[in-house]
Amino acid sequence: MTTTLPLTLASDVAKALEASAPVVALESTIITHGMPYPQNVETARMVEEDVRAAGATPATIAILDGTLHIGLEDAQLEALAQAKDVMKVSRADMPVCIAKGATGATTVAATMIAAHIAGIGTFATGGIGGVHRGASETFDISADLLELAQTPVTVVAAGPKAILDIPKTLEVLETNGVPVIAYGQDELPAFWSRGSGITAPLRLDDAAAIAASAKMRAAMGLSGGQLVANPIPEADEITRDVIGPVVDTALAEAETKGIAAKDVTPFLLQRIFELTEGRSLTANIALVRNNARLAAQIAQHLAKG
Ligand code: PSU
Ligand code: MN
Repeated sequence: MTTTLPLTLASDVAKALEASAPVVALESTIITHGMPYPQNVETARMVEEDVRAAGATPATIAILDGTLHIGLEDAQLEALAQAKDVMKVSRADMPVCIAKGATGATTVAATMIAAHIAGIGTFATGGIGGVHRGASETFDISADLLELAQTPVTVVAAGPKAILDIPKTLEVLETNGVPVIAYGQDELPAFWSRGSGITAPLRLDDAAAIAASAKMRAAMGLSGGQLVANPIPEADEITRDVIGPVVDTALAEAETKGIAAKDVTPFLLQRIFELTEGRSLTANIALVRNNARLAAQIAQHLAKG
């Protein structure tokens, strides 16, 4: 018997794809491992609404009991947001999770794979994984970077998280031929902050130009996606001088406690949330919503063919 992928498309997503209407993929690790309950599910709902209000159909992606879901019903979203022990699924884990019938939240890498399978070319998230500080010792480099190199999806994020080694992250992306496009400014944004002190390799100022670049990649037969770095709205940003020392404290704690591999990013986000008394979460919510709106515009231009 041949193996087929258990795949369920939400009805509105199926309809939109059928009509070649704009669809924006959304990830689920940010729900299960990136934010506390109930803000995680509230944010997921708001982000879906933001995509709809901006003229596209949202498709939140997750693996539920071994089925890959493209678009979740509200009850499924709620259950996932409350569930304990959900797998954090990247490229390496995805087939194992599905084959054994488990439930898993998709990272940026796994969400890109799922989006591509479904025929969705645009994806909004908070921040991507990257090269961790101390990577020369730990070799901790997120699979998100290599996914961007091979899977043709435009990912809208607020830049690499400030917990990472940003210059090394840019080097790995450049080596792998991934365009890193700052939206509307020269400087690469760094998640909670609009600035990183580093000039982005590329800059584009409108959604149409970003979509045109994706189409040109396809026309040239180049594999891989694009990373759009969309700065957090000014009103919500935590400037570098404020978040920098907090990040350093959280990183030092992670090291003392021996936190490693997949646990590093969730641990740091949770500690930074505690150390900023929730301000990092407020910023995180604002930046994801902002990314969802831009992604919806890009999806509309991509849908124009
Ligand atoms: N963006 C957020 N919060 C998150 C993430 C992104 O605002 O929790 C998740 C994404 O799923 C991303 C993952 O793929 O963090 C990176 O994990 P790692 O560093 O272990 O590759
Ligand atoms: Mn890692």
